[in-house]
Amino acid sequence: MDNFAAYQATAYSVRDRLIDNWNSTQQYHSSKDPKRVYYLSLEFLIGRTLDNALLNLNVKPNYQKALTDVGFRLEDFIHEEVDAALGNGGLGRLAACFMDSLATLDYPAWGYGIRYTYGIFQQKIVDGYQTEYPDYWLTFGNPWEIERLDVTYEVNFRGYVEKYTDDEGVDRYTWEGGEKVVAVAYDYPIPGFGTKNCINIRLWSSKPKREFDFAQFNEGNYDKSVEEQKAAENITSVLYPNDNHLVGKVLRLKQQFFFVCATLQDVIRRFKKAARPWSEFPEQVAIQLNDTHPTLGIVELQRILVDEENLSWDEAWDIVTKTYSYTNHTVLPEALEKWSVPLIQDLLPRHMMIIFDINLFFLQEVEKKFPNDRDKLRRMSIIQEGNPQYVRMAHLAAIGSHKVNGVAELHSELVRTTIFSDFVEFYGAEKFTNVTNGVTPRRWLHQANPWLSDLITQKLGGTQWLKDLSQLSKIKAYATDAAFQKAWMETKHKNKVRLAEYIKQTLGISVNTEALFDVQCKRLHEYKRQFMNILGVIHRYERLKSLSAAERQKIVPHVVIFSGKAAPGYYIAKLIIKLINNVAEVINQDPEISPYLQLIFIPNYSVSIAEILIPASDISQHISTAGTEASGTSNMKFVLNGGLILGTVDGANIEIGEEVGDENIFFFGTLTPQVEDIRHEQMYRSLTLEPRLEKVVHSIQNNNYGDSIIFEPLLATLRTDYYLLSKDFGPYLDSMDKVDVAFKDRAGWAKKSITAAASMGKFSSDRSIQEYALRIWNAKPVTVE
Ligand code: F55
Repeated sequence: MDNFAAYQATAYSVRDRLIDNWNSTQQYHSSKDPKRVYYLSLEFLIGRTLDNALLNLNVKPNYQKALTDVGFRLEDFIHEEVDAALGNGGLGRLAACFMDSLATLDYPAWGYGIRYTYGIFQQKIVDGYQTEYPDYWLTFGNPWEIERLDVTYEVNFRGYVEKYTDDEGVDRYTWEGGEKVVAVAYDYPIPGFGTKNCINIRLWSSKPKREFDFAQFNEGNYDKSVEEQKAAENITSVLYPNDNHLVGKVLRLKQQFFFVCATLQDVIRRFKKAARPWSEFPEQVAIQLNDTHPTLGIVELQRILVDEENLSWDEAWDIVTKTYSYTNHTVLPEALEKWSVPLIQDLLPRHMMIIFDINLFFLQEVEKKFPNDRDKLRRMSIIQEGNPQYVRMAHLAAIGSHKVNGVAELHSELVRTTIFSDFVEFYGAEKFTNVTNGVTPRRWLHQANPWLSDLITQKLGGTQWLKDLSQLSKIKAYATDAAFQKAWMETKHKNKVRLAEYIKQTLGISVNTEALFDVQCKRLHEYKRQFMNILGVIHRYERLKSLSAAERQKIVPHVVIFSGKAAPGYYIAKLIIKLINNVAEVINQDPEISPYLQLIFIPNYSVSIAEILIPASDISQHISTAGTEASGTSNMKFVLNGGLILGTVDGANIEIGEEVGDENIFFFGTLTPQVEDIRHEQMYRSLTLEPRLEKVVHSIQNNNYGDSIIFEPLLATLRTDYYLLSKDFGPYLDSMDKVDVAFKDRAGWAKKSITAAASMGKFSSDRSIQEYALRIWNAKPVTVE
């Protein structure tokens, strides 16, 4: 039996255990019929399941023993599993962490999403450039899903709307005709840690209503006979690979409606099992929208209640708004979803009518409260005027929900004061709240970093801390204990060796595991400023070159690691990847400098690579222009694993700083309130670059890192410098120098690392989920017996 067969055999055995717990959970929930929480997300970035399931079910030692008895080692084949990569980045991974917490905290919750046939593309680096390959992750079947051919719903597109008058003389509408496809459910059991509760992520796959058009086939139209079938299957074939940038493609809108339509039918079927009046729907059902992507669910529920269940508009709207709540993940204008009115009209004619009505009634209320303010009406309207008109999904989501939340304190404040300021005035501030993100300590510490997890468990005398992360603070008492510091830093070193082995295997480069590991891994985006980081690396390289051999000895050696994907159509982001790889080529082949500086780009960043990368870092960079990164969640994972942050005063960095203390985080850069002023200033005078930056740019232009002509468009971004690289470059370099000074003091560093990690209790996704349950969903845990 080869490793893959061993993996499959083990996976199918674990799957059986999952299904047992999952069945008892569903049965128990059916009998108690508590309020359910539904987390609607176009993305679930789960990663691998085997190790996580073994740990959460608490059967890993048993399996290890059983496998040893038959001559196998789990470590040898656990990496055979392919990632479930049905997400872009932070938003999709947050959904996955939330499912782990919902299960662990015993909530009767469901995740709903799409079972993409192709997940996020695979990235290869060819000649320094990103190239994309399809992620067909289902080649060898998938032990972690249960196909539910018994759970299917029809989804309709296009067609026409018919008007009639009901018995009471009220105008009513029906949506008729159209193109019908079928949604088939695939269930993914999600086990809680240390509980029997095992919840479900239900992902929909599209298939044709008729497998095959025989009429066409018999007439010899072979192509036509499969056309309809292909079109139906296309809906769920591929995840759109854009993060924080919208592309208004029809297929994407189809995905969104397909998914919410099937989901609502499923939710309503469950609600109708008990004979309750519709007015009790919001007491039984809470629906959380993960960004605006599932916002059509608001319109679809209104349509079902009014058109199919014959409720009055107002009764229906009251139910809808009490049911939904919406999480905003960005204030960047280019990321806010807008769909053109003609597009929606064509695909979903009845929904477009309902959106216009929602808008009309809403604007009437605004007009009542703020009479004669035309500009306010224009700003607040769901419809952006123009040719064509657009539907602003964030407005629709906010109007159709009872709560809107941002994902970190600063971000929620920006949500209140920028994109939704008029809405705060209209609804009052209570509707707009904050729930700071979190990450699951089960995957991101216990699973990814077993050495550190064991050390903590030893010190705390048990694993209770994994269900109550605030208990980590007890570790602070040992922050200056020499023996504990030694054990702590030994785990870090082991993780650096593990990463070095991975780098050796994949890239053939041997890195110095005694060096400071400096990591920036995240989606490539101008606002995240990987460009500033690589410019800083060039500066460091050229400074090292100018030093004598003796002087170099005094410098802290760095291994700088980048990883991350660029959206395939994002030209500038792809150029940044090319620049990183060109610079790596120069530095790594310079034997004078390699002992002091190495530069690695790890291809195809994924959840599984993050699990190796994060535990190995000494410093990680979270250096977005202030006010642009809503939260960040990898920042939390790094600190939880004993890494320190070099970061800007942005997103959740700020709250991490509050918890760990100023001496345990390296902050630099412009603050949010100054960003706009500086942009304004920069517009009115031609920008002179920070001198050290200027030098680096010249060096690139002198072809020191390959033919500079290809980098012209990238360098040109520094002329307007929207993301303030030049402004922040000096403070960034200075801050990096402070890191080096701190790193030289080994005991001092260990103290920082321990204290920071021990301060991370707040950033468990368990805390986030408890806040949602209490302040937004009004949902209670149910202990499965
Ligand atoms: C994906 C698709 C579209 Cl159309 C738009 C955005 C995305 C996406 O991936 N967004 C995303 O990942 N946002 C991130 O969400 C995280 C979780 O809240 C935040 O931590 C992070 O700051 C934010 O950028």
